[in-house]
Amino acid sequence: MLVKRIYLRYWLALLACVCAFPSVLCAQDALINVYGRKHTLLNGKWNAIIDPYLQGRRTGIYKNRPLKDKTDFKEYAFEGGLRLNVPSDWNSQTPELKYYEGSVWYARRLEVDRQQAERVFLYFGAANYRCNVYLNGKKLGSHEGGFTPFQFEITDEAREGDNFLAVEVNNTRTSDAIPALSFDWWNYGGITRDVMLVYTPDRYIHDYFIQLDKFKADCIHAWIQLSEQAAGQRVKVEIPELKVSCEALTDAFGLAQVSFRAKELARWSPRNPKLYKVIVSSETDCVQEQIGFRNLYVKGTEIYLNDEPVFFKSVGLHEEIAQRQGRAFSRQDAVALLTEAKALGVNTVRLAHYPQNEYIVHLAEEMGIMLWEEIPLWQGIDFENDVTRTKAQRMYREMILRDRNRCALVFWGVANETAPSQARNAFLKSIVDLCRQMDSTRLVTAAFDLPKLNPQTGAFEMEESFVEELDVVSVNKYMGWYHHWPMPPTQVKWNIAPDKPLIFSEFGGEALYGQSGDATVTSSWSEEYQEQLYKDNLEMFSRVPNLVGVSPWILFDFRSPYRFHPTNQEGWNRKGLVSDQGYRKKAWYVMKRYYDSIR
Ligand code: GCB
Repeated sequence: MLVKRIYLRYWLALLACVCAFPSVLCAQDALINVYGRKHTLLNGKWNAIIDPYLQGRRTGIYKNRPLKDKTDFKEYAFEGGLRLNVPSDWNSQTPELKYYEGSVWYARRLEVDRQQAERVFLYFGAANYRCNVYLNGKKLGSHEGGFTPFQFEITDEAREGDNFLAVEVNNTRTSDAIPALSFDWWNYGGITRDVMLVYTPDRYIHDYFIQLDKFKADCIHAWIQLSEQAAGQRVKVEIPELKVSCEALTDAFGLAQVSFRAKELARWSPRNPKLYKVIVSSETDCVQEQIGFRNLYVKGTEIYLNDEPVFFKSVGLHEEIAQRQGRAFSRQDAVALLTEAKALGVNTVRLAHYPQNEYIVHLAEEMGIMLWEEIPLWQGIDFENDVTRTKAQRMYREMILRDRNRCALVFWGVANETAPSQARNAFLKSIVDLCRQMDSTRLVTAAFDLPKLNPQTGAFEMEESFVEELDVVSVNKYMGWYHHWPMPPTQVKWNIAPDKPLIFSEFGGEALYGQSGDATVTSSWSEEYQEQLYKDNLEMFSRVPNLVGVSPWILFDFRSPYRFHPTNQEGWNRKGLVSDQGYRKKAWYVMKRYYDSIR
């Protein structure tokens, strides 16, 4: 069964490449645990050329060729021009790029030390949205998708010493992309996450998955996949603190599986975010990282974490530092974001609406914050398009490959606010299947905005057959903002997927920090109105029978070209509980009291 799953993964990888980029080289799946390997960060200032008319490829600027003779000239140069920070979005670095959507070329010299190791990989944490990568004038390949990692092996292409690396990044929105043409957040372009050279031995540990049994408190399952299909290779998993060490031999596909007991194991939870050093080694390679272990399953309408029902005290979070008006990308940024989340009293964060950087995911795990992660299948997706579906599958695969050893991750979100149709159902079903095949230890959910008041029953209900495919059903409902209260909050009834756990994955309303006004007037954009809206929603939640969690939208005000109001919004979505300058609004205290009241 396990082996079948792994083959499916490789098959899908191949299929994704062939279908999505018929005539170009594709990036490879990123190595697991890159930060735990020998690596050199390539972060810093890179040279850049803005290319709105897409002339760089035609003129071959990625070759950066030397002049031939006295009569030769070039109409470009990387030296002496724009310099951009990597990682970072380009929009926040210079005023002329604030609204830019198009191509930017990044370039730099690259020192490669061939003595470091037998194989060398060029790894990108993420580049939004498409990119083409060239080394010494030769194309290494392409990648599409702004929030997941990818790499190229450059063992053969890289020269000892000096090399020239050029990367074209393009963030043009298109109807077949994910997300598609419009979305309610800033379309930050650029190389937005760490770039590094990663060094490995010839036969390296390509992937592994180490998790606690879904139900048993002390039984760990692990599989390790080597880079080569080599049989009879000895691999080992060790957890020194628990004094366990387990060996196995690989099969003909280079895969080894072990299951072992760890009697002294303390399970990870928000109250006790215990992580263990886990060492994975083969005859030729060795990596280590901190891993936590927990059980997670659904029973009836409850979700059990370590055999106890859990209530998800969550909040939505974009990967943005509001004060800087730019993408978050560093450990310091993660500390700033998650410290404020934790202060609200949460035990969960919904990473909206895309996989966020690894610093955030790792720090959440250290801080005891459970995570919901998703690919931006956010409204407006072209579900009829097979190419889009293949892209979605690849993005999910990249996200799950990166994060499935992270115990903090509890939900894979497969869609946000999608309209039912046969095409949508088939598309999403393929994603649900993929999630379950790659990882059976997490719960699959989707956020719907379809609940409507049924005048006959007087309850909010939802016509959505897709809920049958999910472990947990989630709804985004803006009572008191986009939807008027049809009756006092104390009388509102909910009857959605009554036999499954239900999460309110979004609710809230806008308020401008410091603006005082009438708590009954929506258009006052006042803190008082937002505060009352929160009180009313919390009142309503107390009577939702199958409720297992709530996630206000959103922790911080965030930048969005959707928002045109000249005085209250100015390009910001003001639903934050905390303002763009970091000040807590009145509603923050309402939510804080609510979370503190729940054990
Ligand atoms: C939603 C979306 C979220 C938006 C939010 C809003 O339902 O899921 O991405 O930002 O509404 O503020 O309208």
